[in-house]
Amino acid sequence: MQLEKYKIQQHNDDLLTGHQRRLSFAVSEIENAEAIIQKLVDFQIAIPSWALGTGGTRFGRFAGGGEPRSLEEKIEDVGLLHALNQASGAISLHIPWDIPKDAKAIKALAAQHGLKFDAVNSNTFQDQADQALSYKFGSLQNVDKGVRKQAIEHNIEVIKHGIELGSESLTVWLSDGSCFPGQLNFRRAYQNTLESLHEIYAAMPDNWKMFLEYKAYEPNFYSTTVGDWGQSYSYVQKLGDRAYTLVDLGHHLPNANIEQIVALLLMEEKLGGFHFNDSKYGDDDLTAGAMKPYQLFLIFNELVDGMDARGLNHATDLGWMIDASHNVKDPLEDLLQSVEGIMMAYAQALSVDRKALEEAQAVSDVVRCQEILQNAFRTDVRAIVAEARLRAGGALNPLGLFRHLKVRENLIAERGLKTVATGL
Ligand code: RM4
Ligand code: MN
Ligand code: MN
Repeated sequence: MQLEKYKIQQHNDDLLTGHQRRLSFAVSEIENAEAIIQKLVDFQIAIPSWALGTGGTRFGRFAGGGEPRSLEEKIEDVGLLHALNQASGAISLHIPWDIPKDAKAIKALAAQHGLKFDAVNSNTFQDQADQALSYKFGSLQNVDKGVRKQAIEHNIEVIKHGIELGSESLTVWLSDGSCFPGQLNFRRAYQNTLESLHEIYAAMPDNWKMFLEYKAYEPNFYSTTVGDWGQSYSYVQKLGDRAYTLVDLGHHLPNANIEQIVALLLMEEKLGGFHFNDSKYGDDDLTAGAMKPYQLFLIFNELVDGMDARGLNHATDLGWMIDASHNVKDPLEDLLQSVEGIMMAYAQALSVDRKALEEAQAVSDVVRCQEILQNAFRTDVRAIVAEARLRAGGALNPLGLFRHLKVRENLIAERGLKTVATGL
């Protein structure tokens, strides 16, 4: 389905008067509104190729209809999102769920939609039909050298696909670990993993980065070999300058102080990328900002503060991606909501009065510190976010337009009701 520019234009014209009223109020409330809008225009959040179909749980999956049946259709879906919000300008592929058979054609199609290829993701947490050896007892950590070799070669294959598409980073998430005490020698598992990662790192082109994602538990329930940020940090520090830790918001033990983790990783120059989602209990992969918007704001507050302290470019120096997908929402609507939630948290963090906060911190005025942060969080930035979208050529109300144009109904008519996208 194509989303013609004039339809977006018409939608924006209809909403313009109300938008301008809200915008002028927001601008009067927020001192640096203009600078924030500019930063928002530049900020892009990659969409993972596996989030475009309805996610399942281990109990079942309820496909929603009109799901993309191929990589081409996934790119079209991300193209639709990007046309609506002008903030989803990249796609992140999971190999082998989405192997680009004709890289040139795929790249050209993506370019038509204004999309780039973000990090490529390897998958050694599932066995594939044509695979010689099993990952049942881990991949890069495996006691069997043959299994490790197979997993290393898979990662190198993924890098090759990425090079063809113009990606510049590899995300490694391992489900490696153990389910029962005694099953694994922790030190050996670590050493095997490190050695394997070294080989993968060495196969990356010089301009590439490696992101090593950690996760506390699941699918292994006793130990995970890259289980937390400290463990990831310990690997990436040994691997080299272009190896970084990746933070997935859902991968911590309950109540972890993620904003502090982010602040310190940034300070240590080892924060590479982000997977946004939200959760109540574990790796729930719910819509970003749906459950704990204040936490998301606090995380962005540290990101902005830490990136500015090092003079980083917010839009390009870290990898930003959504990693969420679930059972009960239209995946495209869900992604529009996630992007909006992220943009709002970012805008609020940009509006924090940093000078005042520093002054209040310097005299340990705890009450004032809280006031400053909560004032930013409680300021309505929706019109500012909408204005950034408008200036970039997107829709004032992407979700409203998505429904008004009956995008899902159109996709079902095009693709059928019983389509199932590759992914989890
Ligand atoms: C994992 C992790 C990875 C993602 C897979 C599908 O829990 O978040 O980033 O690639 O799920
Ligand atoms: Mn993730
Ligand atoms: Mn996850």
